[in-house]
Amino acid sequence: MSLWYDETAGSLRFGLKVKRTLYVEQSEFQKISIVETERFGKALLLDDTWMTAEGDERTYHEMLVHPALATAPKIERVLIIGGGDGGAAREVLRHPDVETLDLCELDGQLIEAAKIHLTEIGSAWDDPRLNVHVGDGVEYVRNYDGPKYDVVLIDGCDPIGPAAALFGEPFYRDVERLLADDGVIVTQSEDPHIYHDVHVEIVKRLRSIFGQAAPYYAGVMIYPGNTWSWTYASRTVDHRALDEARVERVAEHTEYYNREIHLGAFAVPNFVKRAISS
Ligand code: SPD
Repeated sequence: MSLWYDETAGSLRFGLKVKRTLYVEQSEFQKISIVETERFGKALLLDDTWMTAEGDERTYHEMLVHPALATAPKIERVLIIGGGDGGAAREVLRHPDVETLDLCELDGQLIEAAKIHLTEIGSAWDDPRLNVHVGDGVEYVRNYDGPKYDVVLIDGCDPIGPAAALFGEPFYRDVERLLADDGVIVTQSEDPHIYHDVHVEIVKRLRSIFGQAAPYYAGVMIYPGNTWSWTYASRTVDHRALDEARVERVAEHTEYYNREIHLGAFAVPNFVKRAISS
């Protein structure tokens, strides 16, 4: 008998055929499921929503991380909010110029489950530059009074439940406060079709705070709708200002990201262009 795990998004349904279930637990914050899928290997769902899968995660994590790390003038201090599967941290730590990576994840149980079952995704947990903080990212940025970060990456879930506050203006204002003047923030910013209004709102909100914000796109197969977006914002840094040496160096290890992808990904379709300029 075949087993399918489906994610529903309004009137859409996206399913993957599953070979076996490896882990299902209700943590303090969410239902955590880790399954082995036929097409993409081991995969993580939170509250029955696909988050990441071994055979499909490179595009998502590379695109979250490298556009910021290839353009920020300094990348010594990096902060990830969320990212409990470890994929974003792995990509950040590919950059030898990163000296400190702080990762603040709400759900410690997610990190523990990922360390056991998703070892291909989270392969950099032992890097000495990585400091893991288990706690609320909203509070972390609100209370932070250490040295400024050069890059902040938001690797959260959809804006429902515990992750909703990671899309709000108060959160972004706190991030702005802890970011260096020439710092860069990138957030995952949802599917421009299914979550159109949320996507547009994120771009406009970041633009109102930082002065400039640029969405960019790639296909991620495990998300219903397939097109995914991230949004790049900075007070002073242009998203096209590539540090060519960094791009070349990291592209030796990436599966998806490279110089041409970086420049092309920022092409914005008209239906978004019109919405964000209104
Ligand atoms: N619709 C799912 C959105 C999930 C975005 N975050 C994924 C986290 C992978 N590290």
